[in-house]
Amino acid sequence: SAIYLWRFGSIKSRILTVCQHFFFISFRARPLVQTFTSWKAPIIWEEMFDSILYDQGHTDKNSSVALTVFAVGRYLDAYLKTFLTSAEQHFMLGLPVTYYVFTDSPEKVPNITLASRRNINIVQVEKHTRWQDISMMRMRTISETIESEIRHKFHYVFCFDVDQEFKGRFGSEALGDSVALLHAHYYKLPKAQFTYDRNPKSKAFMETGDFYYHAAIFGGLWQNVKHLVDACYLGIIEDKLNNVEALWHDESHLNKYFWIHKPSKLLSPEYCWDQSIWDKRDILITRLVWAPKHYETLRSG
Ligand code: 2GW
Ligand code: MN
Repeated sequence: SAIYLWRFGSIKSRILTVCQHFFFISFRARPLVQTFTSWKAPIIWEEMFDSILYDQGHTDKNSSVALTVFAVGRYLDAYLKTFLTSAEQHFMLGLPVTYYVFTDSPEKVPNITLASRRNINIVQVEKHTRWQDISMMRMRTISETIESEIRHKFHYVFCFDVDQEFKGRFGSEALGDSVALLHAHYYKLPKAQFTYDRNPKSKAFMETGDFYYHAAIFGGLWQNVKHLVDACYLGIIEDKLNNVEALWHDESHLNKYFWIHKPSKLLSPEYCWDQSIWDKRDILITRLVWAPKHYETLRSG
């Protein structure tokens, strides 16, 4: 990771980043939430960073971002338009962004007006019959797309669930070498309640971990995301050969991966909030929220 920083950053922007971290960590650290992991990765909360400095740093570095999102079957009509239009209002504004939309019906992708230096690529994928496979097989498709396209054009890749809506700035402060998201339901709970896969027969099996990460958002430099999706996909395939399936599918494998390969940056649940959670005291801003689920209609048939 030090090597990537060296390649992408000017000396000025590196010094700026260090000063910025020092200032905000020393004087502005929030009292009630955890702002660093035991391995010293920052956990990004509102008021801990200066968005202008981050944006300037990434503009200087010419950072570019690919966003992957899957809208297969009924999830296209249900969620994609809101996801994309809200991303245009809040996601990495000012940086070049390309959306990679994976769907089984490309002709149904809504026509969205995009700001300059922002593009959309629609990629057709098959519709797996089991929804668990729709979710898990994303790992393989993302890997293939990084290999064939993203690696040649972008520094960063961020992978999103589609059933969510941007509500506030989701900016360059979220970019990092390897980025994981704290799950809104678990960030305050004791580890014993984390829903890791507990079946020793699964490759996702783990007894303990650091945090419970939410697979709805992960990202980083493409090299690291490639490594992540390949590892998760391998685990998923090996489980299939052994006739087991991890408790929370790809999310279980993601949690196993981030236990072994610590992320360099964590996003607080401000970056993916469930509005039905009652205790909002730590949440100073909602940058992205879960869209309402309609399980009966979406998961049947
Ligand atoms: C998924 C479940 C049940 C029925 C349909 C689908 C489905 C998902 C679908 O029909 N079409 C589709 O495109 N998807 C994609 O998979 C879509 O991008 C969606 O956001 C993603 C994950 O499915 P989702 O959002 O219903 O799962 P959640 O919100 O319960 O997500 C967590 O757990 C999942 C594993 O069970 C994943 O790890 C996900 O990343 C987690 O956020
Ligand atoms: Mn979801």
